[in-house]
Amino acid sequence: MTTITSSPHTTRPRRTRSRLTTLMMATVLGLTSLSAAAATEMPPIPEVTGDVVEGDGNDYSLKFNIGLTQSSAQYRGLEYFKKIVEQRSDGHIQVQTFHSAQLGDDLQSVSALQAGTLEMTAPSTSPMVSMFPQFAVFDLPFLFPTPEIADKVLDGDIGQQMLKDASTKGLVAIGWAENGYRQLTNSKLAVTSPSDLDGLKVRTMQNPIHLDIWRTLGANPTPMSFAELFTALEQGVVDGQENPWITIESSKFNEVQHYATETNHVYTPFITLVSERFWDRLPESYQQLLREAAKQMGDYERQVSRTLNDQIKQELKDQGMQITELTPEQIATFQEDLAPVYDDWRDKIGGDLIDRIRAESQAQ
Ligand code: KDG
Repeated sequence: MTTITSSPHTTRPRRTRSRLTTLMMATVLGLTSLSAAAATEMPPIPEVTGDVVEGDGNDYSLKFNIGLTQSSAQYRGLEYFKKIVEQRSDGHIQVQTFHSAQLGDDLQSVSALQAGTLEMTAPSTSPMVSMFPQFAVFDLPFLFPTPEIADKVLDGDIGQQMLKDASTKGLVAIGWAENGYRQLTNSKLAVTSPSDLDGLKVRTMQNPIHLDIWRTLGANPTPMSFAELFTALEQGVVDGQENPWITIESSKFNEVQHYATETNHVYTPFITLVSERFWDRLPESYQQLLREAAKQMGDYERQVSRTLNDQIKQELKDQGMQITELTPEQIATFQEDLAPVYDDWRDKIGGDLIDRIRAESQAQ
């Protein structure tokens, strides 16, 4: 019997080395694909355009808090906003950015702006419908068939008038950004028609139309703050939820939800808000700077959200999520079943506003 030398360089170690190498390579490969999947390639943050703005010689610091995570398109937008404001104020305005509801969820952040304890936030319009009923138009199902129509409405007379109307109650509304088209996910079954939703416990935003939508489809909806959603899904308090693909991935909902259905049932915007108490302390030149920065942030954030939408859907599939893409006939079934929601809310929201937005679709 040949004695096996203990030399690391003899065969056994090599064989061991090769198995070890294979193992390590597999691990590295696994990790890279994981890290590649985890760290979605975000479009680069643009250079700052525009001159340095003269202020009043005072320094200002502002805290900007959002509910979504650090790997969301929204937070990417905030990083661009910070870059613009700090550069164009020549450092006289310092921006601290917070994510994952570190300083409170949407409604808590809005209250903090009104109290003057927080300077900026950008909630979804949906939780704010009790404060600004006209925002409910964004919660009507299938009203914005394409992102281009959403842009025409947000950047057009309708959206700009809404910003003016929402600049009250201690708030100053200075811009729009994009949460996006919402998709249904759940842990129970592949949903292809409303009949599959029977009794499914679906979390919705704190919004009466979203509750109406899922009740009308036969599900059992529960309103809940976004900050509590992951734990509620993980513990099975609710079976499902609905959010854009980028939020599903950036909030890791796919780790606790196996099924998804591409419903695109509602388009949700973010509205950029400033505390009136802070706003009134700023010189006009800096107020104008924040408006310009909010516009550039919103445009860039929409670009990020749209650039990544399909890529992230594919990544979620690669990570094992079972995604159902509905046929036009199946989507039509959802649209038909949700027609009563328009009857319920037309008068409350204002038929004229709904018709003007529909006209934008026809004009397209
Ligand atoms: O802060 C995150 C929110 O804006 C939240 O509304 C996101 O779409 C959302 C949801 O489902 O709550």
